[in-house]
Formats: sequence, structure tokens, C-alpha cells
Amino acid sequence: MTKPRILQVGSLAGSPSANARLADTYDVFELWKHEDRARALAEHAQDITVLVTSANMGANAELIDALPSLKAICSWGVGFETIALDAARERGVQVSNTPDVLTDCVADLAWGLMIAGARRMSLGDRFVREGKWGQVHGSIPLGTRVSGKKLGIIGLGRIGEAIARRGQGFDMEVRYHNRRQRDDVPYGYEASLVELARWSDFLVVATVGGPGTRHLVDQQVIEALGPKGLIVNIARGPVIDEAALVAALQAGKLGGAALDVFEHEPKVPDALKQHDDTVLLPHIGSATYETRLAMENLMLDNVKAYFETGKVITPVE
Ligand code: 8YV
Repeated sequence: MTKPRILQVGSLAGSPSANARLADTYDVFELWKHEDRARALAEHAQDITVLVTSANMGANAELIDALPSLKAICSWGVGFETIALDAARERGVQVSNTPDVLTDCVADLAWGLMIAGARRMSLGDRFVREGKWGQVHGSIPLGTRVSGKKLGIIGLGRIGEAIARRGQGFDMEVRYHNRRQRDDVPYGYEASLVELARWSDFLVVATVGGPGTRHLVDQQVIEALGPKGLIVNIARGPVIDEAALVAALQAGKLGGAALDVFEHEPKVPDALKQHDDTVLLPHIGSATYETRLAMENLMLDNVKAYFETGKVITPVE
């Protein structure tokens, strides 16, 4: 039996077996292996109906336009700001992502970052590795207590809510800022992000990315969080104005930053690397074996469902 043809935008090397499983079942057109993409698409991809991509590789309008037979885009990852949804909708192309399966691991990582930032775990780790630990206990500066503090969350979607739920286990009061107030959660709503920042000890960014949230966390929000506050970002780098963040840290106007995402990944400003009150991770929110496998399964289920029924199972909302 001939394998159905699909287009894969780039390697899914961050998933346990996605590349191999796609190649087993489908005749994969590997776009990333072609230097002249436009020419390769024109010559070999005109009949392709399904495109596989990821949250970071996306699918822009130019790519969608170059695929006249395209019917479905199946993405590995929950974020979809890199996919040209308007172009897809205009053409009636379905778009699926992998929601829910990564919620817990991303929320866990937000907590890891929050505790690491407050308790200076990266600094302590460097201190031990560099052989600086002598006989004196606690010879790095004192950290900040986490339990019982005030937790502010920007974006109370699936992941924001999972972060909030974990806050109850730490006896924290939780408030949130969202596009709209929710009447199905026990947390306080702050219509003003600046007010939320002023109230919070810890402010966690869990909102969607894209032009609508770019630099939502600006100088005013950062300074409202203040010299004792810690900002955590597990969402998308551009939600925070990174230049304003660096300036506030350097001026002592912000207590610390614990970040899994950056404005120009994989570039991280030297000023953040050199600062003692930062924790920096290479975008690993979903990067556990279990979660990456679940994302892979859901992406593959969407591709299969399209070929079998003409409909993806988790369309982006
Ligand atoms: C992925 C993510 O690691 O799902 C998302 O939106 O940001 C992460 O889970 C990655 O972006 C997949 O490309």
C-alpha cells in the first residue's frame, strides 16, 4: 500500500520518536532538507494535503500559499502564534495543536523556576560547583520565602490555572489578570496588570504569545512588581519587554527573573547571564519524556484522524 504523503517543516528531534513514527507511516517530504524551499515546494509539494510542524517552526502564509492542495496543519506543541491562522482559515485549512497533554509539566516547571528564583538555587548551585562553599552555612545571600506569599498570574488559561492550583498547596493567595474575568475559579481578578504586579510577590507569565500580548509586561509592570518581586515566564519571551527587564534588574528595581523563554531565542542577553538574581532555562517547559511522547501521540492522532475522517481531533480554538 502506498503511504500518504505529508510535508514536515522541520525535524522534531525534541520528541522521543516523532520523526521515526512519521517516516514509518507516511511518505514524508522533509522541507528542512531543501536549500531552495520555494523551488522544492513548487516541484514536489503541490499534491500535499497535510503539513506537520511545531509551535516554534510554525507555518507562515507564504508556505500555506505554496501548497494549493493543503487541507490540514498538525502542530506538535500548544502555542500557535507562529501559524498563519487567517491564511489557513481563508483557505479552509484545519489547524490542530496539542493542548492539555503538556499543561502539568509546564505548570511544574513554573513552580520549579519560582522556587529556584526565590531560594537562589542557581546561585547556590554555582557556588558549590565553583568550590566556594567553605565552613560557613548559607554563605550566599538569604533568599525569599515562597509559602504563604502572594501569587499573581498573567493569563488564566489551562496552564495558568494549573499553576494557580499548585499555589493552594503552598498556602498562597492567588490573583490573576486575564482578557476576561472568569466566574468558574476561586481566585481574585485584577483588571489592571500594573495593580496585579503591585500586589504580587511572584508574578507568573502564562498567557498566549503573538502580537496581542507583545510587551504586555513593560517597564511600568516590572517596576510595580518591584525590588522584592520575582517574575517567572514559561509562556513566550516577547510577552516581556526584555530590555526593560534587564534595565530594571540592573537598577535594582526588580528582585529577580526566572525565565524559560526569551524574546529572541536562542539568544539570551549577557546581562541576564551575568546577573545573580536570574534563573535561565532553554525553553524546556514541556521537555519531559512523558509529555513530549504525549504531544507526539496527539500530533500523530490528528494526522491519522485527518486521513481517516477528514477532520483533525484537537483543532486550535
Ligand atoms: C515546545 C511550546 O517545546 O507547546 C508549546 O507551545 O512552547 C513547547 O511545548 C515547543 O515550542 C515545540 O516547538
